[in-house]
Amino acid sequence: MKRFFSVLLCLTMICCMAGCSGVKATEPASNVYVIGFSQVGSESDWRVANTRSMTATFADDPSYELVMENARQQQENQFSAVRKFILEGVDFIIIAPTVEEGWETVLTEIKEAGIPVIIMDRSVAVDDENLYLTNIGSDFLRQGNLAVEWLEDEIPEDKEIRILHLQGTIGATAQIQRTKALEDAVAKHANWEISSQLYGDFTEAKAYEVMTAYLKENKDIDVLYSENDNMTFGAMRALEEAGISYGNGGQVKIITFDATREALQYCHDGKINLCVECNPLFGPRVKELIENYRNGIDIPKHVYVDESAYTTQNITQEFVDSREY
Ligand code: GYE
Repeated sequence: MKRFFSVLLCLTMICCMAGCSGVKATEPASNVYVIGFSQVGSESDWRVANTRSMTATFADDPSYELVMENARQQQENQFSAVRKFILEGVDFIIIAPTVEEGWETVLTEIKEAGIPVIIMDRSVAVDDENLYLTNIGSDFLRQGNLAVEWLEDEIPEDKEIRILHLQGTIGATAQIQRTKALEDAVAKHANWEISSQLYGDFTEAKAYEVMTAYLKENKDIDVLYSENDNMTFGAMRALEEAGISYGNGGQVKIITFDATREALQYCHDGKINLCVECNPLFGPRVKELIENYRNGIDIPKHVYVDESAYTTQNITQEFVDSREY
């Protein structure tokens, strides 16, 4: 009992001292930098690799905590996640926006809360660029142009071609720019025609569904321009079931975006003609940008990642096997 009272006395003294110096004894001072991350979803292998790159980068460093919210491809879910981050008083926010439009209000709320924000992967269409620090991601128009340049080399000027176009989430930068590159090229080439534009929402299941329905009525396709690998996989399954050949020497030439390991393997094996790369591994670069920001170093308004395109002719099995995603 005597011991109990002396312990109590000691505790009281510690509390008083802490009180005098303004330190709350019950709350340990935290120097962990908390980042709220609103991710699009888990619609594709690209996205899964991107999430892994982000979480692994920050998990390796105990001075950071990355709190990720998966929006399941719904912008509304992103708004709720961001508002939750603001209420929780995070130090930093990263948004991978589902679509470009509609961000003005919530970005203004973040700004008013004094929280810095990075836009990652896709972009936002806002008039005031000061609503975010920087936008890191791919040059999606360049990717689309790499695809059409390859097609220009493949197709003789006098050959009529019908292109089936599988589109990703409408309004997402990756969809807008990849579509723009194709539509601009079709407008330039009198012998190119888009036979149809099908909505695949960047997922394998949706692409398989729309392709299966389409192929019941139409089989006259020369090129498939598919805005991501997972939609391509769904389309390949539908083509197979419809008895339509594809790839090198087949009826349908396939162009795909992302160049994940699985797609590169198909490309190496001659099942996909062109894989345009879209690099998801930018966790380390995002961290570097945040660190530069924290150290008062200027960061550019737009940061692009390096990418190329692959055909059966320019990839080896070793390259496919070494692919990280
Ligand atoms: O191509 C696709 C993903 O925005 C770059 O989104 C990203 C795209 C990517 O679902 O696979």
